[in-house]
Amino acid sequence: MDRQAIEKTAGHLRPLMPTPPEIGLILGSGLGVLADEIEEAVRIPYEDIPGFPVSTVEGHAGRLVYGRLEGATVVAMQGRFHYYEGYSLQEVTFPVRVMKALGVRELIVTNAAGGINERFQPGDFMIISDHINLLGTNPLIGPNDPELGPRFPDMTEAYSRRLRELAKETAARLGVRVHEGVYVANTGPSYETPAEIRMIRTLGGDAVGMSTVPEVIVARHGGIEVLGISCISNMAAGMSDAPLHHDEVVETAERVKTDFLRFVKAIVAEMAKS
Ligand code: 6GU
Repeated sequence: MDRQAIEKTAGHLRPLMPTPPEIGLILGSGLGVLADEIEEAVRIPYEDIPGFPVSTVEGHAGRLVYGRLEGATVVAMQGRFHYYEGYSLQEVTFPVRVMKALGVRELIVTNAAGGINERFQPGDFMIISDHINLLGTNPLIGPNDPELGPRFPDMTEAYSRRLRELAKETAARLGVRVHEGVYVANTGPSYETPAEIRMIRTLGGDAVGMSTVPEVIVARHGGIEVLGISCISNMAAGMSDAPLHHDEVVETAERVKTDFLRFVKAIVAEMAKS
């Protein structure tokens, strides 16, 4: 990844951000409402950011929102870039590089995911404990710039134990139903077959989606501490009689919106204290 491109984009954004953002947020399908809660907001459409790709999928506003949330200075991606849209993983993860250059030290990554664990139900949240990368590629492939991070970054604690504990305590305090589990990334855009879901369950997956893993790999490469939260929007293929449809993903996100907002805002409030 080319440091000059990152610095060019960060240099464009810095004058728009009176104080450097400490916490980054990546908001998944139907979960972008959280960015509407940001105060003293500076909203920057991706198309106005030099070096940024442009978002294409419905339900994604496609802008960066900078401002204050629960006592923290944050920058949120309202809509993300997906590999299935045709972007390279370097493009998908470019905003994480920019966040790091702007000062972000902690990243909250959210997504809508299909439930694989039999104990899950649509509308539940899952704190991501770990991931399995089934994308068949990695955003760090290519020359490594040691200024950005190590050639062979450790992934032992990709998802911060400290932030996971903080999130679990917050969920308990708020009475929000959460699980902890392993997120599996597939490329999409087709959903999995029932046989693939059985395979992923055997492999140790609890939820499956089409995002998050590339951003987390790049965040960890850059030394950013990561918290991942999945919204279980539907059960995965073969687990119910219903065929899978993106509308259900968006509908569930809509239904759990208030809890999602309460939950993530309370986590940010705790992170701002520590
Ligand atoms: Cl079932 N699979 C994948 N790959 N992504 C999803 C999903 C399922 N449900 C929501 N997102």
